[in-house]
Amino acid sequence: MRRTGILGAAKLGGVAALMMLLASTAHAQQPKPSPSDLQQHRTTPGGQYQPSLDVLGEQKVEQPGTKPGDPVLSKAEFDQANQIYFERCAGCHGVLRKGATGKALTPDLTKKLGFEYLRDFITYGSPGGMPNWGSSGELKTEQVELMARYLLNDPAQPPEFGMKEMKDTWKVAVPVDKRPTKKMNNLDIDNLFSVTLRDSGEIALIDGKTKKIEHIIKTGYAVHISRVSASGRYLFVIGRDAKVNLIDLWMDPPQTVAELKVGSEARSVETSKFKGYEDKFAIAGSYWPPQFVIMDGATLEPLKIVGTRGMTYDTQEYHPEPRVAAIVGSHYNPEFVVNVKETGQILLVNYRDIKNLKVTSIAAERFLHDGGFDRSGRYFLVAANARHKVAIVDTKEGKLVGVVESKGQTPHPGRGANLNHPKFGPVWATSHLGDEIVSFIGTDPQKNKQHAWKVVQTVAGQGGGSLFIKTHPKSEHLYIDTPLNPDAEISASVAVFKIKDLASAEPKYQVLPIGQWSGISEGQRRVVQGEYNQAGDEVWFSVWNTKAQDSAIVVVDDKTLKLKSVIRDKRLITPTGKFNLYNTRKDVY
Ligand code: DHE
Repeated sequence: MRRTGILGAAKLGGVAALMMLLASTAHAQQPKPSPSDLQQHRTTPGGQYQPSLDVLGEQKVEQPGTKPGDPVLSKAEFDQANQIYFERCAGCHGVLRKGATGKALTPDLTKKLGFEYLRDFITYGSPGGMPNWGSSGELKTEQVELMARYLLNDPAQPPEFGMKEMKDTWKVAVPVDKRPTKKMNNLDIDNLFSVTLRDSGEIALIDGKTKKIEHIIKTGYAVHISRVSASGRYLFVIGRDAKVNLIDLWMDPPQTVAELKVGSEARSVETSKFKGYEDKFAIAGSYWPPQFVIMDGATLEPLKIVGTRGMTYDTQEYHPEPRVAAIVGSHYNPEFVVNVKETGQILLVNYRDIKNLKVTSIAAERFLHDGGFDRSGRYFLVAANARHKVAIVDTKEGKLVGVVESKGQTPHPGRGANLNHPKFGPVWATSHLGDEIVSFIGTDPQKNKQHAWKVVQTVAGQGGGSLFIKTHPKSEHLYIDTPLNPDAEISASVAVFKIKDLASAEPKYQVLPIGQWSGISEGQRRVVQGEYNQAGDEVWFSVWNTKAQDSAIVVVDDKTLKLKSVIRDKRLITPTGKFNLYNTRKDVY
């Protein structure tokens, strides 16, 4: 029962928020929700955008024993409930039901509430963000009841994934000594785009000039991001199923030369970029089990696995499953910057001596998700999204610079956008999932000290539901997508600000109707993630429909803001992220 449509995750906020409610003791006294409240029960874009552990959901997990008095679930019932839980609830409440962004749902708490209470909350949801799973028809009555019974039982414990399990999945298809010693193809590697074909489990390599799909390469399930080795030769791709593909771009055709599964669920991969360590190591972080692994950069041989279970940065309580979110490779030290979501710790993992591994643990903020460097490449800015904050790390000194309120709801920068603000000098920008705010944070402590690490300006974009913001050092424009906005027109278009207009009191944006430009009339046409070509004179946007519908990539001329070309091809199945290999390699954004 894998979801193949757009944002399977869109269903997730509900049970999650239900659980938040359930877990609060105060709540146990509240009256049960009534159907008349239902108009208030809407999922917000933030609520939609929760991890869906759908790979884990498909795994056979051992059923915990039933305690006397607990509802008995048959094996088939347990498997179904467990799958629903992992796919729709675990993103907020944790795989082990001990809480993440949502509260804990362990039986000591759920038993106090009882079957009927659980059933009614799952049915009707709450105005606090929990959708009405039952009355909306998303879950059938029998499924709602099943989930209520499931929650009264002990949580399931999915398997761990240690060195033995990893090594069992490790394949080197082409050993290093059988690989070419020079580039064997005519590809303009630096202007290639690696495009995520989310629901076909592939990436497309598209030429930046001709816009031709040069190659399609099989990857892991619902592939998430691509990253490029420092030399530009190797492409790393990670699937949600935690499978890493190492693709040699010098081969003709480029092909996977090694692969490794690093866990059951993962989202991030990166390579070593510090001088002297180019292409030497790679790292991948997992959602389950909570850990990261350092690998050999040329073969993916797993070298060192490090668990991220540990204490939250603030209350210093044990967290049993803190997921690994964004990872970047430092340019200033032989280090990976590893963001641990639930504990709020940013780990600087020094790869100089892997046996005697040094890890600096920086107390930042909980719910770290995505982020990128400032233009100097020295400072790393990461959204603590559920806390509406941005944490900043100085990768040269290995220290936290600060944590600032982003002044909007749920910042979601992708890697963010660096620009020279006409009033405030160098700034890094983020848009937000929860509202229309675009925030600019000063990033130049040398020449613009008074603005550094402060939100110096906020402007209003088209609306909430934004995921990615983009500009380029050569561009005069800043683009903000809104793929998760509930309004179809807003989700199918992007807002563009002229950077020089940011000096005015109320900067205005222009709307580009990317969905319409694609020529596709069916589907929701969510427009997602702008990405520049190497020259920085055009921006590519994905028009993201379901697997069964047509999707496209629309290329905009960055100077004129006019349509330049549309890439339509039957093979472009659910394109989402696009990674220009030069910009990704050099952290140009
Ligand atoms: Fe992503 C980056 C996690 C859903 C497209 N996404 C990231 C990163 C994380 C993450 C941790 C940062 C990686 C890094 O830099 O090392 N994403 C998650 C989720 O947990 C979430 C919310 C739900 C899930 O179950 O996966 C999620 N992401 C999505 C999508 O639905 C998107 C829009 C489409 C898709 O392909 O799945 C999506 N995420 C992206 C993209 C990036 C990304 C395109 C990289 C942006 C960049 O510019 O680097």
